[in-house]
Amino acid sequence: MSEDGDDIILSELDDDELVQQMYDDLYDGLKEEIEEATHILLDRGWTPYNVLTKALVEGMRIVGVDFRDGILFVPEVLLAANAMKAGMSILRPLLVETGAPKLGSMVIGTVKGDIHDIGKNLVGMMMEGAGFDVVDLGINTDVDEYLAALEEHKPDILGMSALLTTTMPYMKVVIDTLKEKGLRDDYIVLVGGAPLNEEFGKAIGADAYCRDAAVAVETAKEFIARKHNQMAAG
Ligand code: B1M
Repeated sequence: MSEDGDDIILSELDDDELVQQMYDDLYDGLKEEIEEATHILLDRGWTPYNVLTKALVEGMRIVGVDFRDGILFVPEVLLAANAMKAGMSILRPLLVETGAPKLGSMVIGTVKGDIHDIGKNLVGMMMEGAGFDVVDLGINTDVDEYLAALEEHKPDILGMSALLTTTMPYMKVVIDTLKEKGLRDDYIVLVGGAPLNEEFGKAIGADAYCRDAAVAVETAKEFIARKHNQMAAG
């Protein structure tokens, strides 16, 4: 990493400069620099959540813009994604081990045909941090895999992620199958991913669309509280 021939010493940058540098390093797919900068921000007292959202997620948003505009291509974006994941893996234990009381459980996966997993992983991490047990089915999850996991783990929540307009309709396939089997009401179904919106969530019969990981946690908590109230009343 060099600018005008001078090596940049990450630890000598102030917070704003360091975060700007992280955007550049994520863009360039520089995994080790992202790891180092993540540690530096944590050492300076940044919360894991702020490092995640203000540095890593924002950096990936910038990558997404240039990917959309044809300035970056798949190989570069894959490197950026790997660098982001390296930062996330440093934050994961910090976000997950909050000692929060157990609130419920969730099975989550990215739908069939879709291999984007950063957002799903982030939702999983935040849900674990909030006190949910999370079973992650990974990417490219078909309806049979979702059904088998629901049967095996009997979670409170089914979470589905889709990042492509071509794969988001598959969420409806899963929900319709649950309906056909008389299982739909056994689970709280939460959906998310960049191309979705609230209207889509309603149209496919999900309980809620979650804009981001923080909203997913809040929505999950709300629905779990409602479920407990209903159980107490009935
Ligand atoms: Co892809 N890709 N990609 N990609 N990629 C997008 C999604 C795209 C919008 C880029 C663009 O053109 N601007 C575009 C989709 C266009 C569309 O459908 N409208 C796109 C495309 C076209 C493609 C390919 C088709 C490219 C190609 O091959 N020509 C291809 C498809 C592969 C496939 O899936 N079959 C492809 C491939 C890839 C990479 C492999 C290179 C890589 C993925 C690496 C990985 O995930 N391991 C990649 C990436 C990184 C992106 C962008 C740049 C970033 C996605 C991301 O990680 N964001 C993305 C651009 C963008 O989204 N603007 C893009 C960061 C993450 C934290 O945000 O995932 O939105 P996000 O998750 C958020 C919320 O959405 C929400 O919470 C998360 C955290 O706050 N959320 C949930 C997500 N899931 C949730 C589930 C829930 C709740 C909330 O359940 C309860």
